[in-house]
Amino acid sequence: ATLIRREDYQAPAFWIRTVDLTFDLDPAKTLVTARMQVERNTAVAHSALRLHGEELNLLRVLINGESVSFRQEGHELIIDNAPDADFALELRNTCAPEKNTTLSGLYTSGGSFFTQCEAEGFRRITYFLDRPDVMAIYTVTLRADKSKYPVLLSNGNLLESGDLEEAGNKARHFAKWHDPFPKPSYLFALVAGDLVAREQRVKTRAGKEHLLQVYVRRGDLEKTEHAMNSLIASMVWDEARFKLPLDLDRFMVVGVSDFNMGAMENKGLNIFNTSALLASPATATDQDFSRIESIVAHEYFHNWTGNRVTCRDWFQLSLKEGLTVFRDQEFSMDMAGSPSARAVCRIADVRQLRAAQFPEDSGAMAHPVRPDSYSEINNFYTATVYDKGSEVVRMYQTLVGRAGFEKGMSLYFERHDGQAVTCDDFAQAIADANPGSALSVRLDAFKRWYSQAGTPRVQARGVYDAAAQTYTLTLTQHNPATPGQDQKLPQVIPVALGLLSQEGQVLPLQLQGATEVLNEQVLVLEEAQQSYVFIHVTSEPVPSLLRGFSAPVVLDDGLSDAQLLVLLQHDVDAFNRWEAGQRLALNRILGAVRSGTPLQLDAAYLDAVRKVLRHPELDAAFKEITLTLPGETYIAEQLDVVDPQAIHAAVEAAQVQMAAALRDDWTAAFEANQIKTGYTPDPVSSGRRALANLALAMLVLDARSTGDTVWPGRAYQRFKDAGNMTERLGALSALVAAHADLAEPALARFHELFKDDALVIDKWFALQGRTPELAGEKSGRTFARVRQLMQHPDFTLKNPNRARSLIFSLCMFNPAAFHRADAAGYVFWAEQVLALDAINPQVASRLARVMDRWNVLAEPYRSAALLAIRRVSAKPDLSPDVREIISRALA
Ligand code: HT7
Ligand code: ZN
Repeated sequence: ATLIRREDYQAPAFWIRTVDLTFDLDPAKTLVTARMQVERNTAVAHSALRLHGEELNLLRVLINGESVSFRQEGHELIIDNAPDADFALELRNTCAPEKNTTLSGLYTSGGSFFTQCEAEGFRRITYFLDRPDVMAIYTVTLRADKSKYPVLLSNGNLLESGDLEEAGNKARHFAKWHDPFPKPSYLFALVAGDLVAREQRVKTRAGKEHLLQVYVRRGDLEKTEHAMNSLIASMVWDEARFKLPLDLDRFMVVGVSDFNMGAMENKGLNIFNTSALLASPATATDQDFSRIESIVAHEYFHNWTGNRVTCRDWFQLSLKEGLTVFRDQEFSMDMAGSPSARAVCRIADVRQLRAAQFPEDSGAMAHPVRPDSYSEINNFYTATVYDKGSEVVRMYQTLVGRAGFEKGMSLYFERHDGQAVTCDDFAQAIADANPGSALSVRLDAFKRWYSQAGTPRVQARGVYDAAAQTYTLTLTQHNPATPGQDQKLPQVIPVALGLLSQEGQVLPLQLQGATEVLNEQVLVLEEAQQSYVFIHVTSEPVPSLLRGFSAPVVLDDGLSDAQLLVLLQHDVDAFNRWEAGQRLALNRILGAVRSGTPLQLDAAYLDAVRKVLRHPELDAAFKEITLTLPGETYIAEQLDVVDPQAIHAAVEAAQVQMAAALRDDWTAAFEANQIKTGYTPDPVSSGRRALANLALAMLVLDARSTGDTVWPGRAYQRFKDAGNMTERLGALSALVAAHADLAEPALARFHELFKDDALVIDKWFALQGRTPELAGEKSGRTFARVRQLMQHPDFTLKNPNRARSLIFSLCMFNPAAFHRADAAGYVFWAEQVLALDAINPQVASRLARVMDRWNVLAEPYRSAALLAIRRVSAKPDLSPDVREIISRALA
C-alpha cells in the first residue's frame, strides 16, 4: 500500500465548483449521474484530471456534452486532455449498495439506503476529486420506488418532490435537494427508506425559525425524545457560548443500525448509529443517555468546526475532531451544572484519555496529533487525533483564558469561514486574538503538541525551607521516544497548581518577584527543567499539581501516602481529590504486581475510602467514581513488562477486600441511594444510581466470599423489578461479575424480555464478553462463554455493533480473559480479524489494534501474541486497513 505523506501535500489541479447528482436507487444496481462544473487550478502545474473511484462500473464520460478519451488506472479515472477553460463534466456509473458490506459509500441497512462518505467513501459512489479541499455546491435528485422508500433525503433544502411517470410506472417518486453551502465530498449524504420523524420547530436568538427532524424506523419514535432535547440544548449552547447559530432552515438527524462509528456530521443531514441516538428509560442506561447527549452535540457542533471551516487535508483531522471533542466536553460540563458534576465529567474524560490514548501513545501506532504519514486514513480516527487533540485545544484555553479563547474562535471564523484550512491557521487565529498572552509568546514551541508523539513525563519535586519560608518547586520534563521519533524537544506544559497545609488548608501562592497572591496558579513549563520559588509559605506544603488535568502528561509528583491522603480528604480541586484516591489504590496494586505477592489492603487506605463513602457532603457521583479502582489497562500502562493475569489478580483481591471491609457502608450507601420517583437521566439521579449499583456489586461480590445468599437474592429481585435499564443492568451485572448462581436465570430472563430490541441484546452480549474471569481459574469461563456465544442465533459479524459487543468486549475490555497462557485468546483474535476483514475492513482494523502493545507483554504472552500477529500478516490479501496496523505492530 502507498504511504501518503503530509509534506507531499499539493493543491488540486482542478476545482469542482458545482455538482448535480441524480440517483436511480436500486439495492442491486444504483445508477448515478454526475454533472459537474470543473475549473483548472491555474496556481499549480498543468496536469491531467485524475478522479478517484472505487468499486464502480463506469458507463459514460462526457466533456461539454462530447465523449472524451480517458484511462482507468487502479482507483483512478484519468482524463489527459481536459480543457484549459472551465468545462462541464458528465459521468454515469453504477454501484451495488446491497453488496456493500464495508458500510463506506452507499449501502443498504434494514431495507433502506444510507451513505457514509468520510473519509473517502464518496469515491465509492461516483468518480470525483474526493479530497476535503475541493468544495462544491451540490444539487441532488433521488429517484426510487415510492412504497419501499417513501422518505428521500439529502443535504440542504428540499427544492421539489413528486411522483415520477416513467414509462407507465407510477410506483416511483423523486425528491430534489439543494445545499447552498460549498462542501467537501466527505460531507455529502443521502438517505432513502421507510422512516418516520420526530419534528420540532425552534427559533434562534436572532428570531430565525428552523425545523429539526429526527428520522428513525417505525416503532423507534418514542426513543427519540432525548436526542431531540439534546439537539435543542446544543443549538442553544453554541449560540450562547460561541455565538454560532444554525445556518440551515432544516436540520435532520437519521438513525441507522449498521454503522462503523458513532455518528457522522454530513451537512444538515447527520447520520447516527442507533446506539448513539435511541434511548428510553426501559432500554438505555444513564451512560447511554449521557453518551447520546454528547454525540448529538458533537455532530451538531461540527456544523461550524468541520463543515463551515473544514480541513485542507486529512493530516489536519484534529483541526475539526480535537476542537469538536473539546466543544462537546465543554457542553457536557456546562449541562452538568454543579462544580462537582463538572468535575465528574472531567474525570470521566481523563479516564477515557488514559484508557485509550495513553496506551496508543506508547504503542506501535503512536503518532502525533497531526500525523506525518498514513496508508489508510480510516486508521487515524484515533484517540490521539480526537482526545489528545481535545486536550491540546483545552491548553489553548488555559493559556489565553476563556474569554481569550472565545475571541480566538471568532477570529478563526472571521478569517476562514468557507475555507479548507490547517491546524496552523487555527493556532495563528487563537494567538493573534491574544497578543502578548502566554500562548502567543511561545506559539512555535506550543505547536510541538501537533508534531511530537508520545506522552510527556513531568517530574515535580518540592523543597521547603522553613527558615526562609520558601517552597521551591522543580519541574522536569522528559518526552519518550516513539516509533520514528527518537529525539524530542521540550513541550509547553501548563501546570495548574495550589498548595495545601498538612491540615488541608489552602496556602496562598506568591511567586518570588511577583506581587500577586493567588489561591491557584498556572505555571508554564517550557524548558527541560525549571524551578519556581514561592515565598511567604508558612508551613511545609502539600502540592496539588496539574489540577483539573491541565495538560495530557504523566505526572510523577513523588508524593507520599500521607500527602495523598491530605489531598484525598481536603483538596479544593475535585479532580485532584479523585486523582489522589486513584494513586493510593494504584500504589498498592502496583506494589503487589511488582513484588509478585498477594495484595493486602492496609487500614489507612480502607479508612480513607470509607471516609469518602460516608462523607455527608460529597455527591454520590463523585463517591462512585472515587471508589472505582483504576482500570486494568491503565494499571498496565504503569509497567514496563505487563502480566495481565497478575494485574487482574491484584484488582480482584482489592475489590474483594474493599467489599468485605466496607460491608456495612456499602449497605448504607445502597439503601440511601434508592430513587422512588420516576426516571430522569440528570447528573444527580444518575450519580445516585451509579453509587447504588457499585454498592450492590460489592455486596454481591462479598456474598461470594461469605456464602451469603441474601444479597444475590436482593440483586435478582431488583433485576426483575427495576423500573429502568440502569438499575436492571446494574443488578444483572452484579450477579454476572460475581459469577453468582442467579446470574444464569437472570441472563436468560433478560434475553427473553429484550429479544426484539437489538441495542439491548448488544448489552447482553457485551456484559458476558466483559465478565471478569475468576483470578487463578485457568479454564476461563468467560472465554468459553464468548466462544459459545459466537454460535448464538442472534450473533452476526455483519453488524458492527454486534461484533463489537461480543468480540471487542473480550479482546479490548477484558484483558485477563483475553490474554491466556494457552494463547487461545490470540488464536481467537486472529480468526476474527481475518473473518471481519473480508466483510468490513474498518471494523477489522479496529480489532487488529488490540495487539498494539504486544511488545510489552510478559512471557508466555509476548511470544504467543507475536505468532498470532504473524499469522494475520501471512494472509496475502489483507485489506490496506488491517495491513497497515499489522505492519506497524511488526515494525
Ligand atoms: N467525523 C465522523 C467520522 C466518521 C467516520 C470516519 C471513518 C469511517 C466512518 C466514520 N463515521 C464517522 C465522526 C465524528 O467524529 O463526528
Ligand atoms: Zn467528530
